[in-house]
Amino acid sequence: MSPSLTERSIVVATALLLVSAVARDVHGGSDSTSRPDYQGTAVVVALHPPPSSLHPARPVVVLDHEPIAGLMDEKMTMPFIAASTDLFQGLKPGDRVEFGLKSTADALLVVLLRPASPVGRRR
Ligand SMILES: [Cu+2]
Repeated sequence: MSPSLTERSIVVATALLLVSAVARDVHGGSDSTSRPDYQGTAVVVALHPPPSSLHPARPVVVLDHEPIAGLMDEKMTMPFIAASTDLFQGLKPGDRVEFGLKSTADALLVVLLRPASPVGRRR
């Protein structure tokens, strides 16, 4: 048990506490993830559970998204940090999805990601 190792652990733990405190303030409530700030449709380009080349600790989804009302006027391919890898469940590249974004202090966070229903679309 070297003192320097202990000190480092305390610094890391403190940093994590600060991050979660900030996240809680921004979210402002327990149901925060259920109400996205923005919604859109996209095709999944890639799913990156952590750690990945795109982020060391958080899940990242690359989406080829349609214009997002109130946020982005253009269709584009870009990465988003996802709130949880649970959102990746059952999805694969090429899938058309509906997604929801939450604007947080450190990320435009994907809080909702589900297959877009092709059923019910009439020709
Ligand atoms: Cu975009």
